[in-house]
Parts: sequence; C-alpha cells; structure tokens
Amino acid sequence: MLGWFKKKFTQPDDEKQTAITAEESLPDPPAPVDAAVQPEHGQQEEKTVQGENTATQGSADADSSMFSRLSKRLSKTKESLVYRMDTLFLGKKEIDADLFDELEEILITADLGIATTMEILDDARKRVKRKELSDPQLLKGVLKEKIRDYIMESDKPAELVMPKDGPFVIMVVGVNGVGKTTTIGKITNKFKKSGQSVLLVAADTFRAAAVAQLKIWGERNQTKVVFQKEGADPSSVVFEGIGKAIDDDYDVVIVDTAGRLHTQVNLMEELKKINRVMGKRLTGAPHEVLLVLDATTGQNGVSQAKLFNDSVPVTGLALTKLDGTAKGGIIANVCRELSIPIRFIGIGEQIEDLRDFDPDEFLDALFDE
Ligand SMILES: Nc1nc2c(ncn2[C@@H]2O[C@H](COP(=O)(O)OP(=O)(O)O)[C@@H](O)[C@H]2O)c(=O)[nH]1
Ligand SMILES: [Mg+2]
Repeated sequence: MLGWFKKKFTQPDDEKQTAITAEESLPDPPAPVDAAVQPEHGQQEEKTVQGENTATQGSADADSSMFSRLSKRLSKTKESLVYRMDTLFLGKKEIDADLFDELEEILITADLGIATTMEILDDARKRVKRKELSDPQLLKGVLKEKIRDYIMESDKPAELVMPKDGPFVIMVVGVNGVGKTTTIGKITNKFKKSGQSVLLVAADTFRAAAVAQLKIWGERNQTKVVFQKEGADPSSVVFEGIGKAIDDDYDVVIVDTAGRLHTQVNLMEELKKINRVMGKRLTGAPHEVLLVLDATTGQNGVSQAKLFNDSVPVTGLALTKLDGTAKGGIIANVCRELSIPIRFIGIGEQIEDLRDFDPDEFLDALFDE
C-alpha cells in the first residue's frame, strides 16, 4: 500500500520521480480552499509550481518537513491517545488492574473500538502474566506494535495494474460530506504531477452545487470535467465520460458519485447500476472503487464501509479529516474490521493535504515525542 500512487504512476526517469516527492513537500498553502466560495485558483496554481522548484533542492529537508506537518496535523489524536497515556504512566512503577482500566478508557475514547481495545489489552495482560512486560512505559510500544499489526494485516499487496489499453477508471463513493469531491481534487493533482492526464466525471447529478464544486476542482487542476444537467441519470454521465476518455486517450478517469445514504436501498441500487454501466462501456472498469470515510464519524464509518461493500466491491479507502479529530484511533479499527487497504489519508482542506498512507510514517508521527 505504501506508495501505491508512486509505484503505480511514477515515470521511469528520475526527474519525474523527484517532481512527485516535491509535490508533497510544498510550503503551507496560501488560502483556504472552500470550493464553493473561493474562485481564485489561478493564484494557487502558480504557487504550486514555484513550490515544486524549490522543493527539489533538498529532499531530506522536504521529508522532515512533511513528517512534522503530518505530526502536527495529527495533534488532536496525539493528545487524546499518546499524551494521555504518558500522563497515565507517569510515575507508575507497575502494571496493575487500575492501570488497565484507565488505559481501556483512553483507547475507547480515541475510537479504537471496543473489540479492538479488548484484543489489545488481552494481549498486553498475557504478556504481563508471562512476565514479558512489567514496565508501564513499555505499554505504549506494545500498543503501537499492535496497531501496526492490524494495519499490516489489511495491507494486501494490492498491486493495481494500469490497463494495457484505455483509461484507468476510479469510482469514488461514500456518504454525503465525507470529502469525496475534495479528495478527488487532491488525487487529480497527484496524477497530474506524475504526468497523467485526468478526466473528471460529475456523476453526482442530484445537486447543481455538486457539479459546480467538481468543476472548480477541475479548473484548479486544469482538468476537463464531463457533466450533464442537474437531475440527469448518473449512469448516462458515466457512459459519456468513459467514452470521451477512450476517444481522447486519457490516462485516468475519476468519477464523483452522489453522497447517497447507505441506508437507502434505491440509492445503493443506483451505485450498482453505475458500476455495471462502467464495465459495459469499458471491460474491467472500474479498476478501483475508492470509498471515502470521514475519520470524525468514528465507528459509524466501519458500518458504512460494510454496507457500501455489499453493493459495490470496495478496493481501497481514503480516510479524511484526520486533522480534525481526536479519534484517529479509528484507523486501527478500520483495518481490523475491513480488510481493505487504506490508500490515502486526508489531513486538511488544501490541495496538498492528501497523503499516500504509509503505516510506519503514520504511527511514527502519531507516537512521535
Ligand atoms: N479538515 C479537513 N476537511 C476536509 C478534508 N477532506 C474534506 N474536507 C472538508 O469536508 C467538507 C466536505 O467535503 P466534500 O468534498 O464536499 O464532501 P462530499 O460530499 O463527500 O463530496 C468540505 O468542507 C471539505 O473541505 C480533510 O482531510 N480535512
Ligand atoms: Mg461531493
């Protein structure tokens, strides 16, 4: 999963590889990106290009600034999980039942989920019993290791293979407001930086605003958007979009879908239809069904994922808004409950606030002192 993006789409020459790394190391973006109200994309694009040039100069510096940025963005979860543990362990000489009780509360509050928490604590208790563990300070390491295990177990080597002919089609799904359109804008930027041409398809036809928002991301990325009038059949937009991508030789198609409530059967049926239509227009499409989950919704995200997965086979996850939540522990639970790899994490609203998910980098940033 690490570097899914880079692995799949890097160019053979060094120059382009540097550009991809550089793209992620831009300085803080200039202005808030609220698609609905911020029309000045020209300015931002210019800065992006400047940032790229400077960033190529020192990739070690860039790496460390990317890391500290991630660490900063995870500060709410750090406080709720890591710093609370530090406080709990402070001055404690031994691991006893009280300590386990308090630790349990911390883990549940950080949204690791009850079952995951119990499993982690049972494992720790066994280690204590076997006398492998007695120093409370070491519990933090045990926890980090367990979370890492959960992530690695769900980290199927999901090598996505670009089709020999025709575009690589990504269908993006998820409930309203989780960050689908924003994530699409950010992914498009990554693709463009790695030299791929991208066509966006506005299959969220229920609200005119949804199409408008995607168009703004399209402009920002200098990318074409296929859309029809409000209320059009989403499958028809998708059919047209994939056709255009084939005719015009696009590398990648990203399809934005409506934020349908997963509990509404008819809407799920519609997703299935879109999925079928894609396959009819282009054999093998969609090549990726990316489910976007909002980390701030906690355990609800896990049930959403299960329901979506029942109607369309979800092949990858994007976990957004990790910057806005103290409940980043959800990542352990998502990985434990669903064996679907996390491709991306969202750590802010700006175009570059999307990271390839790297378990070790993530855990180091979270547990970083
Ligand atoms: N803080 C933060 N906000 C995000 C992130 N991703 C998306 N958002 C915000 O979430 C809101 C809903 O996003 P949108 O893309 O419209 O969701 P959609 O309905 O699923 O398409 C917007 O205000 C975004 O700026 C993220 O990673 N961090
Ligand atoms: Mg949207």
